[in-house]
Amino acid sequence: MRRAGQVAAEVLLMAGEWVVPGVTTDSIDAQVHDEIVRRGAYPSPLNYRGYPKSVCTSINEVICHGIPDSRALVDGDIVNVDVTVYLSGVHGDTSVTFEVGDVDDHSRLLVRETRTAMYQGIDAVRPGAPVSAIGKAIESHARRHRLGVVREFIGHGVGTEFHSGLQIPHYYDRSHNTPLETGMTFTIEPMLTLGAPALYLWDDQWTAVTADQRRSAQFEHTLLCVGGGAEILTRTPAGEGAAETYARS
Ligand code: EYF
Ligand code: CO
Repeated sequence: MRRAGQVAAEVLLMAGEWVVPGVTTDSIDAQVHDEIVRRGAYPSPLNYRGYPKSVCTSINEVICHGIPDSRALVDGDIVNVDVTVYLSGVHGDTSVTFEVGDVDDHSRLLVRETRTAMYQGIDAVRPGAPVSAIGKAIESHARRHRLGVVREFIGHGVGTEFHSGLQIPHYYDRSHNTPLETGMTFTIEPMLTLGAPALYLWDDQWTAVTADQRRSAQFEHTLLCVGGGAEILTRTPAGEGAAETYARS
């Protein structure tokens, strides 16, 4: 799991360099695919439940599962790149929302506070704490910044399966009272919105977008629950949050 997480993080870090105005999400998909395969891994999303590409690229009002296509990124966009790799029988899953060139103040706040909300959730991980402690921390941070929390898509157990049975809501739900245990591996991947978190799916049945067309951002890490809290398995080799803070014009 550490090696799979490392590969996913390395490829995501590279993707941050390809996110510039004029680049199509199809070309990001092709490069992500090549870099994953070059490392002896397989892009987990490809053909997963029929998904047609190797990566998800979700732009502006797209909440998640955006399918790469011929649309070129433009100055002012925000784009989430969600990379999952399958290596030696296990998956590593991570995503970052990148800013493309010069982004408006509201979007910058959305991106910054979504990243912080993810870390608040990670900080809530400790053996014995209920799963609901994660969503409680994330939702309370989002509320403080008047951001919406998407409820339809949640964090998940990850390991030999891309999505195992464990569910990690990003909102508070006291019925999710399963205690976290050392050795558990799962993602935390909050999707926060500038407006209401209500969504619908495009006709492609994959792309989830905000109903009010306002922007959404997402960050994701794969975690291992350990004695002291959470070990981040998808941390980049360059150190704390290198991919997450990466933005260029
Ligand atoms: C409506 C899929 C998409 N599911 C989850 C399949 O965990 C993920 N990212 O962090 C994740 C990535 C992908 C994914 C890529 C494709 N799918 C299944 C069901 C519904 C759906 O979209
Ligand atoms: Co995930």
